[in-house]
Parts: sequence; structure tokens; C-alpha cells
Amino acid sequence: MERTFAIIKPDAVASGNTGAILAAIEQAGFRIRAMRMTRLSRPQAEGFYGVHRERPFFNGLVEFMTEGPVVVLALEAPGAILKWRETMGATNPEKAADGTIRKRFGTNIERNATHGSDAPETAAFELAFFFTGFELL
Ligand code: 3AN
Repeated sequence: MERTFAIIKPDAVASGNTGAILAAIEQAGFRIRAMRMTRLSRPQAEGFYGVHRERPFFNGLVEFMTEGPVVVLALEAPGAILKWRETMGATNPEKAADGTIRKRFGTNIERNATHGSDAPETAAFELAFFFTGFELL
């Protein structure tokens, strides 16, 4: 079993797609191990996306991720990290495969409905960023 970290981003929460995305997560075979609706502060968003600090889209990304509530999730499945990346589809919804979450619910490369960890190290960092140990038991 492996765990990964997911966010249902502000665009998808605001457009009323939280439930549909949770259903797609469970239908894909993930077990939801922890979940919380929250709203990111600017320092939280900047810390979470710290690796992107030098990228030209960083400020816009922080602005977007703090514009409204998000749902943060710990997902469990065999090979969860790669499996969740495949379930989401490509970063740019226009390039995402049919049936993927970003294709179904994303708008553009920034407002792309969901986030997923890209490697075991980032999954560990991101899970610990949002969940305490006892929430993940
Ligand atoms: P992914 O979320 O697929 O791992 P990353 O890690 O390259 O993609 O980018 C993190 C987030 O930054 C993306 N989810 C997206 O919201 C945003 N982003 C990435 N590239 C761009 C871009 N060229 N313009 C605007 N936002 C971007």
C-alpha cells in the first residue's frame, strides 16, 4: 500500500464538483484515509508550492490557491502516487486524456481542479504539511 496527497482546488470546489471528484477518486479504487476542507493562507500556499518559487507562474498560483476553500486528502492504494497522477491526467486539461479528472473538471493549466504529489518524497512532505500523525493512523 502507498499513500499520496491530493487537493481539490478552489476552482473545483467553487463550481460544485467536490462530490463528483470524491466519487471519481473512490471509483478509481482509492481509499480516502483523511480529508478536510480548509482555506489556505498566503504563507501556507507559498510554503506548499515552495519548489515553484522561481517560476513565472508562482504568484498567480498562490493567488489562485488562496481564492477560496479547498479539500485536502490522503489517498491510499497500491501504487497510489502514480495511480493518482494518471487518474488526474496531464497538468494542462486540454492535453489530459478523456475521462481524467482534469479533462472533466479543469479549465486551464492553472485552474486544473486537482493536485497530486509527484514522488514519494513530495507525498511525505505534503501529507505531513496538512495532516498530523494521528489523522493518518
Ligand atoms: P502538477 O500539478 O501536474 O504536478 P506542476 O507541479 O508542474 O504540475 O505545477 C504545479 C501547479 O502549478 C499546477 N498544478 C498548475 O496549477 C500550476 N502550473 C504549472 N504550470 C503552469 C503554467 N505554465 N502556468 C500556470 N500555472 C501553472
